Amino acid sequence: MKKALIFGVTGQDGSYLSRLLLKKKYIVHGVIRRSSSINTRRIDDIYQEPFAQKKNFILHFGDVTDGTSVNDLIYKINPTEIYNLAAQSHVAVSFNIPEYTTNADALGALRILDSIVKINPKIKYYQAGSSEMFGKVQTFPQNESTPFYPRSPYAVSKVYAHWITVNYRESYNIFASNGILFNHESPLRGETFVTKKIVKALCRIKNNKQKKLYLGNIYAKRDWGHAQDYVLAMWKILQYKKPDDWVISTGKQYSVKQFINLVAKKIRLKIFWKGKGLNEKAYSEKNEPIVEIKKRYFRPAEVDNLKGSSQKAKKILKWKPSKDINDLIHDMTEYELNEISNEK
Ligand code: NAP
Ligand code: G4F
Repeated sequence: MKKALIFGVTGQDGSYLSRLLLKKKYIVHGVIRRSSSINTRRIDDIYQEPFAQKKNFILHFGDVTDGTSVNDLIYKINPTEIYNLAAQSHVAVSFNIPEYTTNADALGALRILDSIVKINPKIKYYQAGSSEMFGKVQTFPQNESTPFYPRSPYAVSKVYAHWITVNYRESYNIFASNGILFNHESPLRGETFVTKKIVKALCRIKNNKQKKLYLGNIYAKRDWGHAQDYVLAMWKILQYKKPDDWVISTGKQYSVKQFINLVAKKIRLKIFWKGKGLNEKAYSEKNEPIVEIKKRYFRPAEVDNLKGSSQKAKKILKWKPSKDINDLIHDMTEYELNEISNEK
């Protein structure tokens, strides 16, 4: 029976990946951080699933900034596969807490890799890399050969984690792979990422629960996929016969503004745009401004334009996304509208 150890189990991807692996009959060990408020919201309902029990979904306290806990967990569990999803994953916040972000996102990967080499070099390792590493993009679309040009402390840390994974693979002959995943979203996405922020706010505005949504740069373009598809890619990456680096993306790109328009259309909220720059606003049918631009949501350095090419994963791993942007918006709006109706 395969044993997986997931660092970052309480996050969006950790939740979907746990469900996937449990369905595949893995024993799943997840690492949670001590927190003064409950941080297991995304995984609590896993125990209600027919495929999950206390004995095959096991949680442990730990932290990737604490080498002793990382080493201890890997030694005690001795898993078949480790998925390192743990990160301070908010790009804007990484400008506020660059040192912590580097400790968790860069050195966290090093701590796990080093424990693998010392404890059991047969353990397979997945590193959660990011399209943010391409940053100020050098080729279009971006694939495994595109040079990195990171634009935030978060992205610089992920570049370190990428290369230390390659270095440990080449130096110690371990099975360590990098996924370079483009943005992926879901109903479980963190509330301060732009898609969730937009979907939640527009659904609440539609139901008279909120008046306005404030955003930053609405002209940034992203390649948005569905987290459920992307965790399948993570698993496939570790099942391939050799360790390698893989771009995972949809190959389609939308601006934040286009995303707003698609969500508004989906929930039948009529909006129209007027103005330019910081004065650009979206208005409701009643001519009330409902989306406004605020300088505080702009980043010191922006990533303007991401679009991936995952031809390699398609050809070799036989992975391709099953859900497009409309399916994603369907899932996210359904979830949010349901949350609102439960409030009533
Ligand atoms: P997320 O929702 O922010 O989840 C991050 C997880 O890491 C949470 O479980 C968090 O715990 C945990 N964590 C944070 N700091 C930690 C620490 N010091 N020690 C142990 N655990 C820690 O992120 P996600 O969207 O699921 O993404 C998963 C991974 O993929 C991240 O590494 C992210 O950077 C990367 N990634 C994400 C995307 C995307 O579009 N979603 C794209 C490319 C790469 P708490 O719940 O306690 O905060
Ligand atoms: O949703 P975002 O915060 O995601 P971002 O920065 O692309 O990062 C996410 O995807 C990466 C993969 O490429 C992951 F590695 C990373 O962990 C994270 O999951 O912002 C998307 C875009 C940005 O250009 C941002 O400037 O939306 C723009 N934006 C405009 N207004 C906003 C806002 N972003 C946020 N979070 N909040 C705003 O109000």
